[in-house]
Amino acid sequence: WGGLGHITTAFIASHFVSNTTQAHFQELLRNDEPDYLAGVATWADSIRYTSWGRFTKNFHFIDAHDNPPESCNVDFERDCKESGCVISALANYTQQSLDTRIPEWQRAQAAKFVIHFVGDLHQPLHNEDVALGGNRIHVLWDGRKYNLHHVWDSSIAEKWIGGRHGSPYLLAKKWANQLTVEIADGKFAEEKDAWVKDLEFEDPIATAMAWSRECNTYVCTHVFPEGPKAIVGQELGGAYFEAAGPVIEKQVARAGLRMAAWLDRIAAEYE
Ligand code: DCM
Ligand code: DCM
Ligand code: DCM
Ligand code: ZN
Ligand code: ZN
Repeated sequence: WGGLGHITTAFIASHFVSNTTQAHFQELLRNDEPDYLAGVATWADSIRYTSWGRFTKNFHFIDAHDNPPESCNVDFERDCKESGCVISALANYTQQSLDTRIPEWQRAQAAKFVIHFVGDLHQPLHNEDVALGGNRIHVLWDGRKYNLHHVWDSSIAEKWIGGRHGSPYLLAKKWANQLTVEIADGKFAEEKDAWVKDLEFEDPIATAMAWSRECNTYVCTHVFPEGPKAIVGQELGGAYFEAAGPVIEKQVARAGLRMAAWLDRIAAEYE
């Protein structure tokens, strides 16, 4: 996701974590304010092009070698690179966030990666190989040229919330408040338990793969409904956006609630 998506998932999570989880991460991240999660949600993107952070660049996605729109699937052995992927990264940094033998600053850094990667795992094109996750496909968005990956990272969400008038941070806070209500007792209330029902903290790879497979199904239904070639050069700000908006909304909501549940399990290990 772009900044809006990441910050929104983290604000949603901060609404659903337990009090002990909030206390744990506020101390670890040294921030007593309500934005203790939101404030670190995009950090992993800020370091991926630095020389020290380069080793993390493949940690933001998994390149599913499937065949949309006929067949969508993700396979850990087939698709997770030797150098890592979002699935192995989430597992590794979850482990680090629990390891009291490593220094606290390193556990804080691990927590920042966990917060970011739970978010990215819920973006459909972060669970797809075609054209580098859509980066090499050029499309139109309200008459301007963008690549398809950027459209799914940012443009759909920005338009869905009514434009980007204002700081991404304040827009995210407002959107998160709205989605929190929808999850707690709105349109997502009935399904929210199902979103975290299969969460197995003891098996992060299996849990992350279940989230990845669920997300990857949208590549066939909403990202490339007519296949990758058919979308090249198309205007996506109209009917395509109308179909994609609800997918983005649900995926951001799922990521936020699952992030809260995952952080609750990490903090519980410290009790
Ligand atoms: N990306 C992806 N899958 C790939 C390659 C990149 O999902 N196979 C994502 C990571 C970034 C965005 O696309 O969010 C742009 O990547 P880069 O800056 O590495 O081109
Ligand atoms: N825009 C806006 N509020 C923002 C960012 C951009 O109103 N926070 C407007 C300015 C331009 C259009 O959106 O009219 C596209 O902006 P840009 O060309 O800077 O991407
Ligand atoms: N911009 C802004 N507020 C936002 C997003 C963007 O003022 N919430 C401005 C900053 C840049 C321009 O819009 O001048 C392009 O932004 P971006 O880099 O996000 O395309
Ligand atoms: Zn992306
Ligand atoms: Zn990322």
